Parts: sequence; C-alpha cells; structure tokens
Amino acid sequence: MFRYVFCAILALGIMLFPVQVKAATAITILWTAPMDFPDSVKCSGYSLRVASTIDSLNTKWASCRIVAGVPLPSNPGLTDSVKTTQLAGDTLYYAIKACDKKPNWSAISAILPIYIDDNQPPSACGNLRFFLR
Ligand SMILES: [Ca+2]
Repeated sequence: MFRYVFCAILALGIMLFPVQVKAATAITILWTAPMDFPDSVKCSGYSLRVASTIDSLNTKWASCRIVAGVPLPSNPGLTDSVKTTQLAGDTLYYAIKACDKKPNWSAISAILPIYIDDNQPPSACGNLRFFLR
C-alpha cells in the first residue's frame, strides 16, 4: 500500500514539475551613446534592463532585470554594445537609460524585442527495443 502511494506521489510530482532545459544563445545589443546637457559631454553610465513584457519596462523599470557587463558611455554618437545571452524560444524586451554624473536619468529608449528561435531538435530516442507477445 505504502509503495503504491509513494509511486503515485512520485508520478504526480513529475507531472506537476516538468524540468525544461533551454540552450542560451549569445547576442550583442548595440546603441548610440547619447550626449549630456547642458555641458554637451558624454554621459556617466547606463542601465540596460530586460523583461518578458513591454509593460514591465514601461511601468516597473526598477524591478526589471539589469543586464550585466554594460560598458561606460562612449563619446556622444559612438556605438556602445554589450554581449549577453538569451534562451531559445523566448521573446524578451530590452531598453536602456543613460545618466549623467549627478545622476539624472534619461527617458527610456525604444524597446527592443528579441526572439531567439528554438531551432534545436530533441535528442534521439534511446533504448529502442522489442519483445515477443
Ligand atoms: Ca546633465
């Protein structure tokens, strides 16, 4: 009896908590460095954030995940970039803000949606066998 209950709980647990492993794809995000006013100098920092919805970036900026590895701003007009990873099969939305030395933060940039196609097939079936009835 105990054995059947244990097996039922184990089977139910497997059904309720499927494990999904996705591959991460390397991506590079680029943007143009802005200018700080009134001194017309380069900015002092960036905050690049990522979320699973556009609404999160627009209304919950502070709670969106910060993308690590963002460089210090280049001179205005030059291109800055960061390499990061994203899981295949997901659409994520990225946006960036720049700050001056005070820091005063800029408005949010355009929101960049990135979809990485899941083009990896499953592994081959294993242990193919037969039995006689
Ligand atoms: Ca300023």
